[in-house]
Amino acid sequence: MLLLAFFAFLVCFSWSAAADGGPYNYGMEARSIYARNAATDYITTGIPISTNGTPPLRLEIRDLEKDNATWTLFILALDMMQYTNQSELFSWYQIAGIHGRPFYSWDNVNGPAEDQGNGYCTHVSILFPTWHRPYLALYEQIIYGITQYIATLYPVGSVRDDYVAAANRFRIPYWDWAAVPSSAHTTADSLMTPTISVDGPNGVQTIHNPLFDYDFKPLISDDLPDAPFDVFPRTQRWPSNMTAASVSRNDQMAAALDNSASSLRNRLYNLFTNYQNYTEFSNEAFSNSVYYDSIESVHDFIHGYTGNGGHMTYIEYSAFDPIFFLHHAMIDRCFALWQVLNPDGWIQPEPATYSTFTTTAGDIEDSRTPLTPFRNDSNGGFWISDTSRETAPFGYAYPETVGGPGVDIKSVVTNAINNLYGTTAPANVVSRDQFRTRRSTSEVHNRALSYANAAGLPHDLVQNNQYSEWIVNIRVRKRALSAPFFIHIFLGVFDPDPVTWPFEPNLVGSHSVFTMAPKGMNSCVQCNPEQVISGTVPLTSALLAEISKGSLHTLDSSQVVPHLNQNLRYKVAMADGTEVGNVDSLSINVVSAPVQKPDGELPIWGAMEVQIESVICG
Ligand SMILES: [Cu+2]
Repeated sequence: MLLLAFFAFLVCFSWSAAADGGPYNYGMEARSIYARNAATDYITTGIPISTNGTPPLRLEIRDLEKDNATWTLFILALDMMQYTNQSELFSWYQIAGIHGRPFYSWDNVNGPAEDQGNGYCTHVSILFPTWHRPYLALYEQIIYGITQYIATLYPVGSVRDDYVAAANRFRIPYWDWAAVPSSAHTTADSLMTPTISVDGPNGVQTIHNPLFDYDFKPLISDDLPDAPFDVFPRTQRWPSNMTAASVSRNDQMAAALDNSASSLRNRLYNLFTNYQNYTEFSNEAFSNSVYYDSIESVHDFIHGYTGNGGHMTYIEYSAFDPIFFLHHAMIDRCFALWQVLNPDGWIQPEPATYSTFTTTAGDIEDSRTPLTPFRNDSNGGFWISDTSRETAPFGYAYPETVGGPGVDIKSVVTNAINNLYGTTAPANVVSRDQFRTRRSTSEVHNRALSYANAAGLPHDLVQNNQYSEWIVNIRVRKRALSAPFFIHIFLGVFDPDPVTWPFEPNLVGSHSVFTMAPKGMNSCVQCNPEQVISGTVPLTSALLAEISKGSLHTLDSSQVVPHLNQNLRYKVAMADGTEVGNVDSLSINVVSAPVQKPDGELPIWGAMEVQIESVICG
């Protein structure tokens, strides 16, 4: 007995002595007890809603953090998942592994043998938004189950009652990388600290922060065979080098995201206001139309900018980084907001661009295609897009979509989009009086506002009740290079050193091309190497900054086109900072459109017109 206590002390000691903290010490075998009792059949049920029928909300991570008890349970549940044996179906390794590597079947859900060199996730596909919905629901259901268990470990009485109530209202948080942030940076601080203090059932302890990274336990190089992931012992963001000794550089990530925050906000605002067709909105396949952007392309930007060579940069490695699920909850929320505005927008059948673990490229996908491996009954049935169209069956809602008696949900969503993503948008900035009344609330907000508040803007930007929006359209083969890459758009001078580009003051925005690593690319024999994807970089905010500096006087093409021809340039770089000269298939043009902004409504877009056929490489 004494020996056992001594051993426990030693184990504890080595955990707490680790520089980045260890797991939470429950003072008992909480992990193995939970693992023994965890469900053995993995039907994605969603979370049952309690009596009054209103689903609990998925909150922004900084809002969830204000709810101490729920936040504590969330951190402890992630900690338990991450310290669960990697062979368990509900372990971090297995749940993350559904998305991409190690390309193993999950819960024995199999497809054609030739497709098993892929994960289950769907990209460049009409199923991109809907496949990730049950995926997140499964993740949420597992964490919810763990929070229920941990709540019962608190002392009986009012303390336990509080935690049980907190566990019942728990839903996974999202990370809003587009809104003007409520903290100093676009990135929540809680994602960037290696350790975190939690007041668990066995008292306050400083543990490894499960939102910071995932430490492979152990790293299995054969499962993650592309360099450098075969040597990284833990997930990396902006890796400091390509060896096992690499450390994440979250400060660089945060600075780069802050520099692009207003560009990303404008992209999202444009997407909500100018994209009404589901096929265009849902995925980044270039469709020969004027609608170059998509929720998937915006999503790719975050993958590229959070990873920058680390796990998030590559499709098949990304889900191991805990930031992945926060990011995808945000994407699911954007999808839900868009659905409120476009209730009739839905899936039209299309052939799959790429293979997944259970689908062969070229197979027709439609709203009844099984979203594998997410079972929804015990008879072998799976969730399909039609059953995943609403969030209610999964037992959650977002603050803007929850509705209620007498609530006009469309106007709630419209107001939220205007307030969260529209305050720095050109549509609201061109009206100077309205602009002047705004007050900045953070560093990032300051930067966005400084675009236009220096010298004030002329009154005549709005004529006949409309102004001109300017957009850079980018299209390129997804596999033009053998790895993910960035296309950066600059207006004005910039440092020739590629590592500075994400931080350049004259960077207007970036397009991030999110692909697999070479081994995964090569294993997909049916995939179309010619597939072209597209995205946008909004230009109007940068033009307004030029106007406020006096180097441009109007948004009319007579002045803007010569100004852009002289000052607009692009550059291509790999995540490691290597510059790339010519990229075959890359095409970058500039379009403009007349836009109206009725008070309290969303902007109304007119027809796009090509203004510059081909932007010059800088
Ligand atoms: Cu993703």
